Amino acid sequence: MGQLVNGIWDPSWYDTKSTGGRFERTVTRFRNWITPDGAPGPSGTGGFAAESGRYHLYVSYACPWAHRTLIFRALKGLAPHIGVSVVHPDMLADGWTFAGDFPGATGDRLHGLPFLRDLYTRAVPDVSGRVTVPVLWDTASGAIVSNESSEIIRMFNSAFDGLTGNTADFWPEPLRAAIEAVNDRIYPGFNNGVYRAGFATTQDAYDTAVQEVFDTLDWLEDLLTRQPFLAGERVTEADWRLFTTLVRFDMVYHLHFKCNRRRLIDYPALWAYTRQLYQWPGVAATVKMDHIVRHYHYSHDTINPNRIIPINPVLDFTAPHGRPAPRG
Ligand SMILES: N[C@@H](CCC(=O)N[C@@H](CS)C(=O)NCC(=O)O)C(=O)O
Repeated sequence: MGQLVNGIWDPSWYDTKSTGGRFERTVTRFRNWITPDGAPGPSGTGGFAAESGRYHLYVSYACPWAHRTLIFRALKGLAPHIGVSVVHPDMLADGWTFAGDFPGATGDRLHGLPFLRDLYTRAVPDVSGRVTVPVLWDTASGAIVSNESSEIIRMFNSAFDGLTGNTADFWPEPLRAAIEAVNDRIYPGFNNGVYRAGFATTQDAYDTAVQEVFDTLDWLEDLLTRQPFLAGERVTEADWRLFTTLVRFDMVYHLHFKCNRRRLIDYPALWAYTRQLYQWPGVAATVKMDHIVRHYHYSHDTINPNRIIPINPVLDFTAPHGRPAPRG
């Protein structure tokens, strides 16, 4: 993987030398918001009104951040309104590509571009920074609305409700403080924690990160033994953000990122909760384990230089979960 520097592709791997072996995720660049009437959102500029067929989502099925946006697209009935292009799972010297030789990789459905980086430079020719998924693209202005998944899911949660009539709310006002509190713990300790463990290039950086991963899992196991969902009785954004890391845990993070003190299936509440979310209407179809397994093991050649794809356990996400039915 590499990055763009003033519009030119630099194919270097993450630099962890300047950060004592620690992996530090860079800040996302495009932060505009789709709103019902095109008024500006909490950041960026306005002009992105919710309209059917206007926006397009670029994802990798492997990526946990992009996965959140696919889940919200499904839960909020947005599939007829927002198209999707899926990159190839192999992310090598050219970064994410639109090669079509993997089942489910669609190519760039809008422009037929070869590489995701070409989409970034199409929007901003001299752009600098990492070329990441997800990308929410505006076909009307040829701009990137956002490449920040945590914000794309909040747009999807409500901006199109007038169009879809789907008012399911995963960011309900009374629970916002509780949701933010769990997000603030789960993002560094778990969602990004597994990456900090996996991409660490010193023992110290790894030790710190992996300890946080399992401290977070212990805390979550206890919480989900006492209550159905992270913010209480209702499923919220916080649960979907957690789910995309949980569903990858035993298949990739356990081995590939060396998060191997325990497996997900060793935590009874968390494992049942993961199955419950997997079985939620519309969600299973967003989980593409072939892309997930292939991407991590094949793309990260600093971790797995021979690109051997491991045999992996067989997990039954469809087994009965036995957890209480959701409210609200
Ligand atoms: N803050 C972004 C992070 C997205 C992200 O890091 N995506 C990864 C894939 S899982 C990526 O595209 N990485 C390519 C790179 O860093 O060069 C979000 O949540 O949307």
